[in-house]
Amino acid sequence: MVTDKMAQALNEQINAELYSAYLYLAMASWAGTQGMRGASSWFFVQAREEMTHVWRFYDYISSQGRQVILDAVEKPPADFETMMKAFEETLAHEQKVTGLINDLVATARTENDNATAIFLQWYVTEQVEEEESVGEIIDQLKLAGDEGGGLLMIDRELGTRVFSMPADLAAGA
Ligand code: OFO
Repeated sequence: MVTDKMAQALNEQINAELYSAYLYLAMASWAGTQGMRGASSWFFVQAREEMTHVWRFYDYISSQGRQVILDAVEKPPADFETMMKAFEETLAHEQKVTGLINDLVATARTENDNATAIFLQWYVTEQVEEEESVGEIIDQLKLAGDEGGGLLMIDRELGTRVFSMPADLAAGA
């Protein structure tokens, strides 16, 4: 069973993951209103993935005999100005989340909680992948341009991303 301190930290991360889903839902809708259907779809897939991050923490906290305590979720912005700015904000947000995951790992170590440290490794790997994929999109926007034909080409590419439910979560659904 996790300590009180660890349980509280894990619960706080659920709030951060819910905010991530909120932020990407806001970006998805904003991108849709800009005519960027591919980007809108990409952010929507991203929001759905964030919900799987919530469920993973939910399942783990529950498996430890702890209650999931939900808190109010901060309101996300509604206007992201340009596609480049939206993806830069996405990268900055993911870097912040990486810091939060690292803090959780540090807490697991100080609490001598090996099980939680192992559980968190999935998120450590996931954050590397997320930062890398968003960084690649920013590089493409820099190369092809944040407007006109270049942007439309990237938008089409972004629209090919599909959501797939992780098998372990689908099995528990
Ligand atoms: Fe974007 O990885 Fe969760 O928050």
